Amino acid sequence: MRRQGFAVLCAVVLASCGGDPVATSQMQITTIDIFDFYYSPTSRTVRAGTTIEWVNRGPSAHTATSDDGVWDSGSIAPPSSGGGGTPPPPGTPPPPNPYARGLYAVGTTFSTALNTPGVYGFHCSLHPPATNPSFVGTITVTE
Ligand SMILES: [Cu+2]
Repeated sequence: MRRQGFAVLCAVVLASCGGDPVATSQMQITTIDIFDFYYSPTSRTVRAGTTIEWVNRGPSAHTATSDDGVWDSGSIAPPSSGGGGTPPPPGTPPPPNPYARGLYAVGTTFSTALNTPGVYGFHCSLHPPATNPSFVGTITVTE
């Protein structure tokens, strides 16, 4: 019951604030957008315990897969609308509130918390670096 309440709180925070990062007394969330075929931003530095959320903005299914097997999102579906808007070019700073800005369709998300400091590379297992060398990202987790 208590755990369910926390999950609901997280969902509300996620839906209403989105942005980057969202701080509450309970959790911190950082968002990385996925486009065809790059992550935006490509790198992030966060504090230990931060939840990383990948949002697929389509139009293709992608994954956020740890290079070292720490996590694997599995296939993250594109927006049901097929993806919308013109994606920003690679390297564009993330918008302050991707959920509210309405520029790009929001597809399926995947989240994982990173609690151990280190450098975590990730890629899309459906479009691997061997054929998409710029479709990679890095998360640096600090104390
Ligand atoms: Cu992909």
